[in-house]
Amino acid sequence: MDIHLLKSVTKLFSKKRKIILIPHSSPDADAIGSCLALYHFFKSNNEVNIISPNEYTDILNFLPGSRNILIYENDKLICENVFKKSDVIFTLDFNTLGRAKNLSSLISNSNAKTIMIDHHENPDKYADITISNSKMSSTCEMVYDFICLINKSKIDNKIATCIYTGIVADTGSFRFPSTTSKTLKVGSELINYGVNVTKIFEKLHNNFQFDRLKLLGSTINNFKKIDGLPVVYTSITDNDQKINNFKKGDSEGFVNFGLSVTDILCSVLFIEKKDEGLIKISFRSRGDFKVNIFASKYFNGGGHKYASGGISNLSLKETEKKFISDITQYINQNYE
Ligand SMILES: [Mn+2]
Repeated sequence: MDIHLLKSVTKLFSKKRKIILIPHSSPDADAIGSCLALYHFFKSNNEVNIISPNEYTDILNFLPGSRNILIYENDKLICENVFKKSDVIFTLDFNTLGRAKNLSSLISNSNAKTIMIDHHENPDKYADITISNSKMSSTCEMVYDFICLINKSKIDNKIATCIYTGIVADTGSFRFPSTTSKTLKVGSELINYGVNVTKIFEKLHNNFQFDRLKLLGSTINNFKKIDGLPVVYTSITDNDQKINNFKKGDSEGFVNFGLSVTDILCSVLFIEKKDEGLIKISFRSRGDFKVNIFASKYFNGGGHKYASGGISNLSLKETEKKFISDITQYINQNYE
């Protein structure tokens, strides 16, 4: 953050504020961790609310303060009243208002000062204050820097736990390319606040229902390799979800298994969303393969260089067919 920005932020919080913290829709650990860290940071001197556009995985319920998160989808009136009174809105872990789904118009129509903290590429200019850096491992790492600049002495075990969880989740436990020496240094400093590293790992990775293990099995079994290309893909049908009592977050991380195969540079997961009438797509890649460009060009999506999302309005079968033809064309055009 430059001096000018820091001055305006410091000035903004020199008096008591009514703050709303907003993660992207279907928030992950980085988005929820960022919100909760700032919640604990601000709540002693301000009125603070967290409003999520929709539900998130109950795996994150171990994070301190998560009980206080309002879900717009479930409590519209209460949330809209909070918006009316707020004077500062943080948008966390997203770069375009559309990612706040049903909250986007409430944010854009609000008179409150908006502050974006985010690490996705090419942020939209919707916020009054934009703190964006796509080189950062996670929004949580940026929230740590933000808090350090304003008042580092307020960091406690709760704040450290929320930030550490987001960093660990977004970096795949400090192993994705976005992990820098500074990311590790932040992790190391957080451990000094008594963060329970093992407990967080257990809560994030060894905390699932048996149904999810069966779903993982069928998803891995469904993987197909495209002949002659370093690409694998798999899918989860509506029926797979019914059989295995699918809950939000259950398929998190499944797509990464495709990249465990030697020389595979791109792995893709299609999830049939019958109720929304669309196919949700997760893209993962490594090496030279920038999957965000492909996702935005062919599947109305985007995200990070190695981790992106997209959607398709075709059927699952047609989506897979289109994908095979698109990715063949894309690789022939851009790679040898
Ligand atoms: Mn993130």
